Amino acid sequence: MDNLLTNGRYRELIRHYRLDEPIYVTRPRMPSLEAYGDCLKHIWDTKWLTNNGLYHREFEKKLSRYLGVEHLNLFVNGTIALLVALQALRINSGEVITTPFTFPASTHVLHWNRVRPVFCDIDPKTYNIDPNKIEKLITPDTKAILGVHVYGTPCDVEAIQTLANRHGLHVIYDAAHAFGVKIGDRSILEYGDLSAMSFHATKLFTSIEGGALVSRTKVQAERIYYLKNFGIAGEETVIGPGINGKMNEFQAAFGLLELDIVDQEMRARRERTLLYRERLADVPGITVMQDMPNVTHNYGYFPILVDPAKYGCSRDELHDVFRACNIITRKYFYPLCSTYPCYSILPSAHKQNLEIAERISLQVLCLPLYGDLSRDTIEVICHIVRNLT
Ligand code: T4K
Repeated sequence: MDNLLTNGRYRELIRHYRLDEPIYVTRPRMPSLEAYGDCLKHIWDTKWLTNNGLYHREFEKKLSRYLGVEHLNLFVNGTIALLVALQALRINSGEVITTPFTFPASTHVLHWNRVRPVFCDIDPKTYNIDPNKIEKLITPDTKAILGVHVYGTPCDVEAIQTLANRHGLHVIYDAAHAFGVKIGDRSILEYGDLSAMSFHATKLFTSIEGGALVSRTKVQAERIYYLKNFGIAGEETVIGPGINGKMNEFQAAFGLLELDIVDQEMRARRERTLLYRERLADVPGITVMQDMPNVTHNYGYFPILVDPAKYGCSRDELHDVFRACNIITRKYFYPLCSTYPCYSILPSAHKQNLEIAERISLQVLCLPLYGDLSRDTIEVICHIVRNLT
């Protein structure tokens, strides 16, 4: 890389395009400060800070309606929602088949529930767990399949459900990226037993930190409610070993206001995605994702794949050139979870079992994408990609 950054031509490109202010991979769309101030005033006046307050109740109701789901529990963040999902299904031993191409949280929640992750390779088109490779990983210890809708692209939910039904397995989805995604008219959150969402500040829809767990039945939703509230069922009644996963009023008020602007954000991101796709369509060695038929996408991320043999330089070199230009792209998700020291000793973590995931993790780069990102900046980013090699 030293060569690339010190090479006269690249130095010239970097000198020409270096931005004064950093451009981040994402930025949240902020609600009106005045409206949030009003909420803060209400919180101050009532002194009601957390524990199922007014904003929490309102947010849970409006969010369920927006997403088109019946049973939704809010959480303090997406990781605790996932952690509780396994508890809700009583999965606290054995194995769960999952993808290595994800954020650490998806795998760590298995470990925290004393479950052994079994890594399965991914589909080269969707970058999600490949259902064709799941069956051979099923053993008498397998309890569930944990899929992740990476970048909001749906997993092959029908194929996964067919497999799960055949083998009596639960299906959990990490839907951290999948806010608002639909297959036909049906929310992606309505597939599998449970879907966990994240509303972190880096997500297209945010409540600062936050998350939710979407379940199929009222009974499940009630169990989840107790699990996220210490198992408390009354002032003198604790019915099980719950944890504290509650969202507070500051988050809930923020989330409520975000609901009013998320469509605008999605539209803006879609426009920017289309511009990127147009500008990068014919760059040899650069692959961009396309929309899937019958899917409503949310345009949360803009990943590209960099094939070094065809493009002429590696993903890491492109990343470093961007960094030198003050453009902060991110390698979501490199390294693979299967390579972390805590999991790399597992038999399923062997590289030869995960060839596609390994390749994608070495080639993927998420370019900046958010509603306020200017078209001029996208032109600069695409110009760098087109002219680097
Ligand atoms: N499952 C999946 C598949 C996930 O991707 C995630 C989270 C989870 C589960 C767990 O959900 P949570 O428990 O987080 O709810 C970020 C986020 O921290 C993480 O939530 C997210 N996935 C992951 C994909 O991205 P980092 O380490 O890349 O974040 P950071 O701090 O480097 O932020 C990235 C950029 O975002 C910054 O360069 C600028 C911008 N940013 C960030 C923050 C925090 C802002 O503009 N404002 C902000 O407040 O992990």
